[in-house]
Amino acid sequence: MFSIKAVSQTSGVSIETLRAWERRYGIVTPQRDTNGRRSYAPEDVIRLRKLREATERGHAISKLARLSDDDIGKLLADTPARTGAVTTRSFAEQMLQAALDYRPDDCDQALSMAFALLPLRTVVGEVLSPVLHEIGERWHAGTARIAQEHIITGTVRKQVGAVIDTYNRIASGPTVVLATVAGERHEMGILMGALLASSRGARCYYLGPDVPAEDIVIYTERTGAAALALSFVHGEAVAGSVAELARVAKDLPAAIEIWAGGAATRLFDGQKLPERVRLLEDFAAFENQVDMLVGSSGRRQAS
Ligand code: B12
Repeated sequence: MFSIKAVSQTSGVSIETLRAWERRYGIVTPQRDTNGRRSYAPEDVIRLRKLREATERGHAISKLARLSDDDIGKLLADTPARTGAVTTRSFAEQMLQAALDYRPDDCDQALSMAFALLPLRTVVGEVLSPVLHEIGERWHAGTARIAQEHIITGTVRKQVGAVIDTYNRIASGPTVVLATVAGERHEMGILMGALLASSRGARCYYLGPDVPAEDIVIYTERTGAAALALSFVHGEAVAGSVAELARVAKDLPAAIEIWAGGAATRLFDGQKLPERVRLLEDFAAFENQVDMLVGSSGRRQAS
């Protein structure tokens, strides 16, 4: 049985809408637990999910409420889905609007729904990246307050951290440490990297932003990592960042791979990079690298 919060998160129907639909149309009839709280069956979640999809495709809830689950299924099969872009954009828009209106719970719920309903790669590329860019740009331009920016980054840190933890619990692959070097405070890109790598079987330890070279080396070695992924976004600090990267490359044991990604790596041309550093152009190249690492570790374990 599910609580109203869990039903809302997995069906994508907000708690307010769910209550209104129950009151007005009796679309599902939850049981009550011993404390009088609503308690829903798995079939209710499936029905609510279908109802949400059908309303998103333009059908009125007053009419849908009278239909059986099978009939709603047929209706969905007959009505073309709106494009993925519309749906994914709406999650990003909901998060942004909730932050701008100081509604942190709604921001949290929009992201939970995105995680529940969309593939992880889509959440990163089409929900998180645009919303983080947008709120960050507004903050830089002075049209959003720090508190509004923090609603989004706080929500992202919390939920992405929880998903990484969940994957880590079942991970059997090699360890990857993820961080940014001293002077680089932009951390959302590498956090997205940690999420993607953990979903591909690597155990991911997200160390955080702005970490001195010595600490990165100690942490990566002590955790027994097979690879270290670093992110570079702050283009104006490239010379300092490359010097930090060189320090890490000099002291980290040779068996540990070093990967570097992020927008500022495009400015690395002409900088003297340590040979062992592998530059990764985008998340697709990064995922490829993670797959190779996880694959080679699997082969070693099998032989
Ligand atoms: C939010 C933000 C901040 C926040 C960061 C908060 C945090 N906790 O991370 C704070 C307030 C700290 C900040 C500070 C500064 N910022 Co700022 N910031 C941004 C902003 C608006 C969004 C960054 C973000 O989170 N994006 C979302 C993530 C998901 O995307 P991303 O970081 O771009 O990463 C993408 C790629 O780079 C890549 N990627 C990133 N990491 C990795 C790693 C790997 C392995 C791979 C494969 C790929 C990859 O994939 C990601 C998805 O596409 C950008 C503008 C923008 N539109 O990007 C400016 C921006 C990056 N900042 C900028 C500047 C100038 C600064 C400051 C110097 C401002 C100041 N005067 O103080 C300081 C510098 C701080 C420092 N020392 O690092 C400039 C950089 C300009 C340049 N030429 O480099 C930008 C571009 C703004 C601008 N338009 O001028 N900033």
